Amino acid sequence: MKVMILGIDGYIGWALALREISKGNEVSGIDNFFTRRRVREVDSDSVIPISTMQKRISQVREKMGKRINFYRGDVANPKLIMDAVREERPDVIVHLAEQRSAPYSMIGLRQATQTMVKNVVSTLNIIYAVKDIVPKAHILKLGTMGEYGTPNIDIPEGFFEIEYHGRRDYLPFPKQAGSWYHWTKVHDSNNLMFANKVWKLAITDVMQGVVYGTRTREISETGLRTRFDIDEVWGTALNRFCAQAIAGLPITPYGKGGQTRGFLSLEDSISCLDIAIDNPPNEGEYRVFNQFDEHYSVMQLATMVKEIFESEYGKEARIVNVPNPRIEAEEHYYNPEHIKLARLGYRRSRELKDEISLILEDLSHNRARIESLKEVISPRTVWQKSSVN
Ligand code: USQ
Repeated sequence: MKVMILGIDGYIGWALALREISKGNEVSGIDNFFTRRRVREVDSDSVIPISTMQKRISQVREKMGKRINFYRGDVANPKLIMDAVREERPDVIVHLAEQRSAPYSMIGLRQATQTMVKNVVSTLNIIYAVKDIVPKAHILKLGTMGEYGTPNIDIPEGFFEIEYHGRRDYLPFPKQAGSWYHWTKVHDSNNLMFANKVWKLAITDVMQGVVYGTRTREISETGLRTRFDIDEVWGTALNRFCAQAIAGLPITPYGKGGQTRGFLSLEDSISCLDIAIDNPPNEGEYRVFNQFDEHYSVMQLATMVKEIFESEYGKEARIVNVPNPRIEAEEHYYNPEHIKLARLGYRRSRELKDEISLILEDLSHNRARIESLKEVISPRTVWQKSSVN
């Protein structure tokens, strides 16, 4: 199968490329190194060192005997994506090339506009590239569980039956995103649904939870690491908590810490995407997968990291509930469905506590790099100035 990965240089993109290569699929990829540049913009870096794309490609050739057709550029540039799709004629296009940080999108108008325009335009470009060049190709698009927000009722997988004033319909579940970034994913979902309606494109819209972890099967086997961010803009909750424990910094649940989200490991994220690739939608189908393994509150995760770190490293880890820089519910109901991927064969690869041990182990070899980023770990990007004491 020909798999085109947009955002192949990223945390998930690189790990997915290794999986698809190891399965014997032909992999091509596009990236403009936006994440590398924007992470530097906030004086941060991946705490797990990663090679340049040129080196990555030659390492894949040496270790796995395979080539990657790489195109450097921005997916928001229509010519770039049209030319690449015409050249590769992929069976599936995996779109991981959007600006992925909620805090980055909330820094100010420039970042909000850039996130909004680049994310929405990139998906629109892919829609047109598929419609005009490879109309049977599968668009596998990374959205986010954050599109749904935290409603006080169960969250279905995309659509639900609703009765209103005595009439029934099957409708998209309402979206209540919590940052400009999360709203771009809602706009993408709407655009994808419309593209499916008018042009019958085959689309999987993945509502993914927060991903954690340093490894996948292929990363362990080849040593070809993927990036790992821990700063307040680009790092996500559990990954940050592990890094904070290793560096002797306080573990920082924001506010009360009752914010509950779906989480899944990097290995499981890659397995789910791979299952979606192997089981494409029917011709003309738009489907939604809620992609996470289990839901936890950030306080639960902070406590787990503290306990595992203390028992394995014999040192104390401190939890400090810092003022919440975001506008979000800190205690709420949360019960999203996630059955479609399990029906297609998804099973969690490892217990959470074992995954946390592995992250701690990998980070312990990079303690000095974490310590060098001390200044950018504490939250300072605020949704609203008055929300910080
Ligand atoms: N949080 C803390 N302490 C921290 C960092 C975060 O309590 O040190 C809290 C946040 O306030 C939030 C929750 O943890 O309530 C999740 O925040 P996050 O930074 O781990 O993740 P988020 O901003 O939601 O975004 C991440 C990815 C994004 C993806 C999303 C999935 O960056 O690309 O779409 O997770 S989801 O959260 O399901 O929307």
